[in-house]
Amino acid sequence: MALWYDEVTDDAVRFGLKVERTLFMGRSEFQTVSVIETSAFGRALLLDDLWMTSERDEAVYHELIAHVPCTTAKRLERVLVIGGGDGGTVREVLKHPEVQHVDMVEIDGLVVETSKLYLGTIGSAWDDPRLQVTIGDGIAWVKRTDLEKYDVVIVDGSDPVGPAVGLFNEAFYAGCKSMLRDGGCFITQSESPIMTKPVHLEMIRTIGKVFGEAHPLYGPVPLYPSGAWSWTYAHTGVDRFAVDVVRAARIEAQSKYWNRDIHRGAFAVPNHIKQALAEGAL
Ligand code: SPD
Repeated sequence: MALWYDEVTDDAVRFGLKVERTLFMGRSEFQTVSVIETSAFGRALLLDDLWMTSERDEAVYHELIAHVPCTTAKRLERVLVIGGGDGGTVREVLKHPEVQHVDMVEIDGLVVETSKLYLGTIGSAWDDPRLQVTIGDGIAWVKRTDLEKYDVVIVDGSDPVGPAVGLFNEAFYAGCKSMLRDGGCFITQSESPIMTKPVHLEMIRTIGKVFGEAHPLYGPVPLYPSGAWSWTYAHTGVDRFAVDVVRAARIEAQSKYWNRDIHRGAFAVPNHIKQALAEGAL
């Protein structure tokens, strides 16, 4: 008998993958952590039984969350990644040779340990000497006043339940903004514009309140509810479309998904989102 795992959303929708074998199941003080080998998507990571990333579709997510801010920030020397325990986001950030230092602050050490053991194709830059991994609380990190500021702040968290819930509020976004140099950029994953539209809209509004403006961008991540996914970008004084051509050309030569056309097109906002934002609807 075939074994399948389904992520169920709102007791109404499910996305399932056929399981070849379970590679790891464990529990940290924060959540359950599992890695399964699937027939169609390769190895996949789940946190609290929610799909987080898979070998097959991770490039869309990680390239967008990394290269949209990293090609538009005025300078690109210091980067902060909050979350991102599978290593995919820092892998992409570290493809930019201008980057001198990356702080990755992940709350759950078990996610990092498990990813290093089982998801080596996703987290392939753990040994880069520019990377400093801290197992700790990203919310506390952005309250610190003793740190040199960053050019890019990336929030690669999970969904707004469990340990990631504090990554979805005004105080946290204000902390992220306070960490940026002039000309710096911020981006966070911002859930599904279809399946979790109220959360998505609220994030755009709250980030806009903190930064003055907020720009959602969209892309396909089949592993996530509805497959339609979003990120929200904000900045401290740059143009989101003005990519640095040297950085962009270098990344285009090695990326699976991101390029300058995708970058521009990803910022196109669907009418139902524009209307909801204009009307103040959820
Ligand atoms: N519904 C899943 C949302 C997950 C967002 N973060 C994924 C982590 C990939 N590095």
